[in-house]
Amino acid sequence: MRIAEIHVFQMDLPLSGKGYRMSEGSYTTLDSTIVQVVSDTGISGWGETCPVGPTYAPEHALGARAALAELSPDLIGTPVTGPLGIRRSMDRLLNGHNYAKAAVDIAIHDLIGKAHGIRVCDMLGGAASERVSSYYALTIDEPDDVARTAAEKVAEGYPRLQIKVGGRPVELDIETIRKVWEATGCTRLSVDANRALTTRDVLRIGRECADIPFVFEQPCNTMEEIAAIRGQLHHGVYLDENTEDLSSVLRAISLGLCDGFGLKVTRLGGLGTMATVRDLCEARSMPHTCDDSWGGDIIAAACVQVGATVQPRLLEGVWLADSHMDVHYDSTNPVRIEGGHIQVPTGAGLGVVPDEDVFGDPVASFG
Ligand code: 0XW
Ligand code: MG
Repeated sequence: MRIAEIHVFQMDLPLSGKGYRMSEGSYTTLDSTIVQVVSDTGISGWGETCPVGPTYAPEHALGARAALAELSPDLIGTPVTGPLGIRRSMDRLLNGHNYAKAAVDIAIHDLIGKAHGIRVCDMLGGAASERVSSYYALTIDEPDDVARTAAEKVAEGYPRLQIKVGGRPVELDIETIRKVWEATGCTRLSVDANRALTTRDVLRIGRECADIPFVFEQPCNTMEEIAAIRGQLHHGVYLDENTEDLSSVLRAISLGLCDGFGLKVTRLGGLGTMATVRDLCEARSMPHTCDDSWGGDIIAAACVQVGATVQPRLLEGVWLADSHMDVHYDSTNPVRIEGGHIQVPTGAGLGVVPDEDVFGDPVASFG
């Protein structure tokens, strides 16, 4: 089986309600890139990559499509022996740009799964669970409003909450954390600054919320800032945006810079690397999420498929953009969060098949 065609689609994903606010930006629509890899046997595999705007990470939607245009012509005719071979072919064609290569990697996993009638979670080692937990990411807002939403989400069945902080006076963040804790009593809390806090403010939040059992997620911009204050903190620390590739994850683990991770499938380069990081985390008993920064049913299915293979005691949840938008590509088997949990799709490959014409015409075609 060889790669015969690659088609790239663009899709705007409108967010529901007021949109989504993190420390470094607010979003009302996100720009997703979808990849269809067609084999010479006529099977289609689907992949997706959707950066959260251009400032969340050094990734942006136009960059993804430019990298795919660079890679795709030379991938036509490549034998699909396995995802690893395709990843190595991509690395020979383009340095870096993991988040674009990830869309192809996900499509190849879907294609091979469909060709053999097996699910992606089985290709990645086998599902430990058929229903994975999610967590709810609370957008930045007035403390009382955040606390009200938090209570609703816990009542819905979410076992974990992520409180966004940063980009405003630290007093407001401290008030929000305390109000969420008082409104929910939820003991699985992450306080995610998305890189925005000074070490001074991280220490202050830690001191003034010493009684609240949360973990800090990506409190500062760099690993160096986090390393500088780690010994003074009593809360656990997870890295998210700093996990730019396998090497940075290895560095964080080996230097003892953190206690866990918020992981993104596309930032790491796809499902193969994500499974390697899962195994490194298991070797060191480090909890982690299986997320992506945004995207529709394709990326959601990829996150759930790998999330299902994580040892349940280490899974901090699979986050899906489903909780913040109403778009679905597969109207028969959409990937949805229900009661704070997600059912692992049962079909071969990713287990989702986009409706015909849902993406319109491709923005680029190769082969
Ligand atoms: C909550 N997320 C998984 C979704 C947003 O893109 C940001 C991200 C995070 O944890 O930073
Ligand atoms: Mg995060």
